[in-house]
Amino acid sequence: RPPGLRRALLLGTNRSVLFFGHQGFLGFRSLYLDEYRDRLFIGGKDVLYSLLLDGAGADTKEIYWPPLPGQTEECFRKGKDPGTDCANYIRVLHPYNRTHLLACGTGAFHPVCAFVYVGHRGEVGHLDPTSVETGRGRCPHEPSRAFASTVIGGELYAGLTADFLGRDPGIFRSMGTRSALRTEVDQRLLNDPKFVAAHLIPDNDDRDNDKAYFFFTEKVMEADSKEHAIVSRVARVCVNDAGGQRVLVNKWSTFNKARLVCSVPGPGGIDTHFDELEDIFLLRTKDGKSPEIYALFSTISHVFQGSAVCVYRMADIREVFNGPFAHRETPHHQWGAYEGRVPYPRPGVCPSKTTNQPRRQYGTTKDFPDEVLHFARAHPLMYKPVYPRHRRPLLVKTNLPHRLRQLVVDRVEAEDGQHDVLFLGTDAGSVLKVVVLQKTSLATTEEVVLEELQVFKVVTISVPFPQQTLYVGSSLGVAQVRLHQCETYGTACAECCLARDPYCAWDGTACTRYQPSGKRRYRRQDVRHSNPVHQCLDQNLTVDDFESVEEKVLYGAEDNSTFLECVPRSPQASVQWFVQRPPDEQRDEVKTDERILQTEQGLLFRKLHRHDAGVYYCKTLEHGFTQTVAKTALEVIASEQLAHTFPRERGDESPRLPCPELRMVPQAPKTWFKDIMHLISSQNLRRVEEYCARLWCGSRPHHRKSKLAQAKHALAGVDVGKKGRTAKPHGERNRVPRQAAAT
Ligand SMILES: *[C@@H]1O[C@H](CO)[C@@H](O)[C@H](O)[C@H]1NC(C)=O
Ligand SMILES: *[C@@H]1O[C@H](CO)[C@@H](O)[C@H](O)[C@H]1NC(C)=O
Ligand SMILES: *[C@@H]1O[C@H](CO)[C@@H](O)[C@H](O)[C@H]1NC(C)=O
Ligand SMILES: CC(=O)N[C@H]1CO[C@H](CO)[C@@H](O)[C@@H]1O
Repeated sequence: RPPGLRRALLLGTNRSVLFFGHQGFLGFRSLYLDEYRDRLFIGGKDVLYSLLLDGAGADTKEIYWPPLPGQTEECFRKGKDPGTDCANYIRVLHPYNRTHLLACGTGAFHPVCAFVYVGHRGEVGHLDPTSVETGRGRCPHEPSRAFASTVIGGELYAGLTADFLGRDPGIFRSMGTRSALRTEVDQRLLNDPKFVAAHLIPDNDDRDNDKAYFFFTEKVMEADSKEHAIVSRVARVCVNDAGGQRVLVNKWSTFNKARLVCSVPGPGGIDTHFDELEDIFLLRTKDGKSPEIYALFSTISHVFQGSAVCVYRMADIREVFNGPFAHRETPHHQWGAYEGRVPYPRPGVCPSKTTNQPRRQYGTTKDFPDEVLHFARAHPLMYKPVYPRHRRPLLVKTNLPHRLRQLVVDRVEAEDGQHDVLFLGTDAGSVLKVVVLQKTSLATTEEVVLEELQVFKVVTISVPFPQQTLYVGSSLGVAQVRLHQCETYGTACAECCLARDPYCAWDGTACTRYQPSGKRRYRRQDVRHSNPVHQCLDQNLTVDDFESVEEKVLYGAEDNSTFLECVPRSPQASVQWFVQRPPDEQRDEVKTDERILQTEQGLLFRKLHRHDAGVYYCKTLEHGFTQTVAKTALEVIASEQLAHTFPRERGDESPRLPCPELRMVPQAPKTWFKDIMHLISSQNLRRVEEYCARLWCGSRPHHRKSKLAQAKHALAGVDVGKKGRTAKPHGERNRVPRQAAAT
């Protein structure tokens, strides 16, 4: 994890609302946010929920939808796991028309679709039993295999594998009144694809030119190699495709695909490619024709682990589809640009006014000459790849402990212009909130990680935000999370400014939500440079009286290791430690050496001496702004004292330390953390309490830096043993002193 990252455990704060379904386990798979009806529809295991968006959980409707009779047994008989596979996971949820949603589920490896009546204002909510029909080619058989779908004009466009064995991949169109269409079964079209997203993106005002775009990865076989490589693709088809008349009957006749490139220059002139597409987010423009396409990739290289976000412009994508087709004589040849004559109408072009010629009208793809369809079938791939904006990623993250899986982008209006805030979901259930700042020269960017929000233990899915919220789903449940919590950035103008969060600004008295239309006079914000000297001139820059934070007491045993925690609020801040040793009045800077180490998370004493006792101050410095972040009174218990006062009990490994803080533990946080422990792990709670007790006492014997330990540690930091006023938000205590754990 990058240094100094702000980390917040969301549960228990009032920043989030959680929903686990009525059975306490949701088996979450799909989500549709209905802004018109102010409702959230959630698809889970054998169940569909409809929730009011106010977050209060009132008026929640549950639709129970198990597999069809006999299917569970059939699924079991065919060798699938009855516990995990043989249920109806609702994976497709789309608005269909003004009164109905389209929902499809895996139906215990026997996909089914149905219409759900939701009324004009979401008044009832029931499954229309007469509408239940097969979901084959519409919904995957499997509870978790990747797929993508969208509804366009009453028809479902879906990219998935459509059979029980998962060997029949295709892009399918079904429902509505036209006959169903699909891709031919041909590895040149789709080779073991993993679909990520499907979207309607119109070309212009002529509806006849509307196209559906699919984003996916697939395998490619290079001419000079026996090995498969994975590449990312964008493919498109015309919405008015009707297939061919003699060739390509009921098959797409306008299918084209191109490679999506996202790479950074590497050593020795070889680019590092991010080839595994993980997620796509469309930042829509008003006209709908030129959304910016944000794509999250990861690498699958053995030498290098990382993720990148690249942004593609529709103009560049269209240019590639209008460019040369890729061609090779045989699979053993290299790909080249097709240089022969391309038949008319050019394959991939939709039948419309623009394709019509004075003597030939093409009302439908069925009118296209056979020659066109033969060419289309033989040349599905475009020669040129699509490069991202500025030919480089917007953001690259390497050596993260978790893989980034989901991406949501919010364009935020701030005092100094627009900023894109990226929310990146990790496979560990946390969400990174990152703002990417354009530097003066347009091609360079700076990324600032604002927060890491720990939401769930498992995979997350995020969707966009009305009312400044983000929805995060995991198989356990769904969380509604506020996009910002400005008050956590502190109580000074400079702190608010240094946070660089475009959602927040200093309003004269506090760090609060920035409203672009608000009174300008009182707003202090500088996302781009975060220079508090300019922004907060008349405010106190220095919260520098050393005593502005509460004191914590920490006991350490002589000759043992101990750790003073201090995490700066901003990743850019530098840290200084001061100590005041009684009876001295003076505070000296702590001298570090091989016995006392300064780490990213705090000060580590590898072997505690008696004379180390004193009051330790952790101060941070950033842009000329200093503040005291932590104050810890370190008491050293002499070894003789330990031996006398706390004789070892039989069978008890560690001596008992005095633990004044433990006695102060209020009751409320305990139940609170039990709830969270239930979420994070189902481990034995008594052990957790013991663990926390030890942490509270400041003795850290032999614990490992497991995820669980982190969570426990986070819990241990909750308002325990405090003196004085609270200056730190919850989020900043949730750190594991890893170095200490390692000793
Ligand atoms: C909850 O949030 C509100 C602002 O929405 C704040 O005023 C209040 O203090 C918060 N409560 C807690 C317990 O954090
Ligand atoms: C919406 O679609 C459903 C299913 O085809 C149909 O029964 C219903 O009448 C439609 N509603 C409207 C308002 O068109
Ligand atoms: C700045 O802080 C000092 C000491 O904390 C205080 O005396 C002074 O009044 C403050 N000034 C302003 C403008 O708040
Ligand atoms: C409390 C504690 O961990 N005490 C240990 C301090 O270090 C000595 C020697 O390394 C150990 O014997 C104690 O158990």
